[in-house]
Formats: sequence, structure tokens, C-alpha cells
Amino acid sequence: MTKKNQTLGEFIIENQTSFQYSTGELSKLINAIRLAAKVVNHEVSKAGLVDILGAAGDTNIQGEDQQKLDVLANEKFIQALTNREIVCGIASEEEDEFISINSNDKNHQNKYVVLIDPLDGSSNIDVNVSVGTIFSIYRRVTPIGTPVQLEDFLQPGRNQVAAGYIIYGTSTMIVYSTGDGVNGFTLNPAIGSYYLSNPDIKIPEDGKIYSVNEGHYVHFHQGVKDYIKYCQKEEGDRPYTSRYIGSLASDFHRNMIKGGIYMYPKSSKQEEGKLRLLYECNPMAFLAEQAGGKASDGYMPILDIQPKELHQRVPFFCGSKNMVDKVEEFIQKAN
Ligand code: AHM
Ligand code: MG
Repeated sequence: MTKKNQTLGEFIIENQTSFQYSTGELSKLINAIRLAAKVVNHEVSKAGLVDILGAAGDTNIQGEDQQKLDVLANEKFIQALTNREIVCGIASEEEDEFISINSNDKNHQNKYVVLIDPLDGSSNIDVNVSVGTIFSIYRRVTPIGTPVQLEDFLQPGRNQVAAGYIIYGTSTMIVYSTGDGVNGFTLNPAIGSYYLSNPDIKIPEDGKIYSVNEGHYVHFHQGVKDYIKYCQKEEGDRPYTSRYIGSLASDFHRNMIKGGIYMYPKSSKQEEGKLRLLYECNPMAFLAEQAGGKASDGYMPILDIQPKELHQRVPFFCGSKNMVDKVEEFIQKAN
């Protein structure tokens, strides 16, 4: 049940019991992410003051070392999740290995693992363009009471129990799903609360926006080149509009609201593509499907891919269902 003007805190409490495995643990977890997001938001919003406060790598006035924002965001999310003792393990795009949380035995009793990209699109920070955090939550598959294992993290995206993203943009938003639709909340910075601003988001079945880094065009495979030419062709409701921010959360968010397709194909320069299956593609694919859209690697649903390693990359096509169907058609035809 969703109500306008509801805060995220109220929403979490009200919807806690509708979640199939509900014991309150997942709600606490979402709560921890919401709090860490406020801290990161505060830091990101100061990024433009770098000339005044000092750049990453400098020493600030108190003699403390300034941290790069992606490192800081990584620390804040890991801290928020570790301190509250609500997960048994974390994997982060910023860390080579997964983290097993075992400061005391009680932590092995927790059943969730979190995978996170703490600050996605961080090259955009220097130029005051939106960045985001992307997260994904699974139930562990190894027995409760033992330390987490790699296999707890290498689950197909279909097993996600929740996923979402935070956008640090013109306003700060958290958009997430626990498998029962997608809801978006906007932070009121004056009060420090997130309010339900986009209840039950649905991606339009068709869209008119395509988002891809066309600078790589010559390196794309033929099917993707053909699809881009199709998007640009004067016919029916085409040409489509090209929009590319270079921040996945923002590009995905716009396309989800307006209808569109986001693409990061493989190319002769990046044989596996660029985006990470576990930290970027799976959470977005989960949200896309929950909102009635689609996500594919060109051949199969992203959510059905069996991951082989933590930092695996994968080609990614995601958004309005009919647009993703179309690009798959072009890719498979060109083979
Ligand atoms: P990052 O995890 O290093 O920040 O890279 C991920 C980002 C996505 O947010 C964005 O869609 C993409 O990389 C942009 O890449 P490119 O600059 O190659 O177009
Ligand atoms: Mg990233």
C-alpha cells in the first residue's frame, strides 16, 4: 500500500509485513542504506567546494587527509552496514574481495549479503553532474551460523530479494524494490527525510530515448551499429532522442520514467563490455523487470546469468520492453 507524502521510514514499517520472508531484518538493512546515503549526499554536495576545502589527497585544516569521494562513500556504506550488525557479508565494486562480517559470532546469524557500487559515475563529480549508489541484496545460500562464502555472492540476479539506487542529483532520490514493485523517494534536505514521490513506477513499454556512448560506435559489433542507425532513421515515431549522462543511475532513472533504452554493449576495445554484472547490471535489471521493463545481454535476461566472479563485466541493454526486444532482434540477426 502506498500513500503520497509518506516518509520512507513510515513506508518501510508499513510494508515490512507484506514482504514474504519478513522478520524486520530487511527493513533494518534498507534503513542502514538510507542513513549512509544521507551522509554520502552531504559529502557529494560539498564536492564543488574542493578549491576551498582542499582536493582529495590534500591535508585539510585539521591535519586530516582528504579522501576521494568514492573511497569515502565505500567506507560510509560498509560502516553503516557493519555497525548495525545486520548483514553477514558485503561485496563492493571498490574492494577486490568480499568482506565477511564476523566481528562477533552473532553476525553469522544474519541471512543477507549486500553488493554495492558505492559511488557510480564518479568521474562526473568534478563537473557537478549526478552520481549514484547502486545496491543489491540476496539471502545467503550457505548455512546460517557459518562465515559467508563466495557462492553467497555469486548468485543469479533472479535471486535478489531487494535492489535499488540512490541519485545524488538536482535532488537526492532513493528508488528501490523488495520484489513488489518499484517506489521512489525524494529527500527533503531541509528536514532530512525522504518522501514517497514516485509510487509504483512503471517503465513505458515503448520509448523514444536511446542512451549509449556513441564515441565507441566504430568499435561496436554490427548488430548494435544497425540498431543505432534504426534509432536515428526518419520513420514512424523515429528518429529517437539521444540522451547520455554517463551516470548509470541517472540514465536508467530518466529512461524508466520517460521510456527509453540504456545500452553499454561490448566492443572490440571492451570484449566483455564495461559494466559489472553484480554491482550495476543485476540491480538495474531487477528494478527494470519489477517496473515492467526488460534487461538483456543481447541474448538472454541479465537476471538469468550465472555469475562466475565478483567483478565480472557483461554487455547491458535495459529499459522499455519493446526497445530491448528490438535491439536483441538486431544483435541476433547480425550474427
Ligand atoms: P564506474 O563504476 O567506473 O563509475 O563506471 C560506471 C559508469 C556508469 O555509471 C556509466 O553509465 C558508464 O560508466 C559510463 O561509461 P563511459 O564513460 O565509458 O561511457
Ligand atoms: Mg560503477
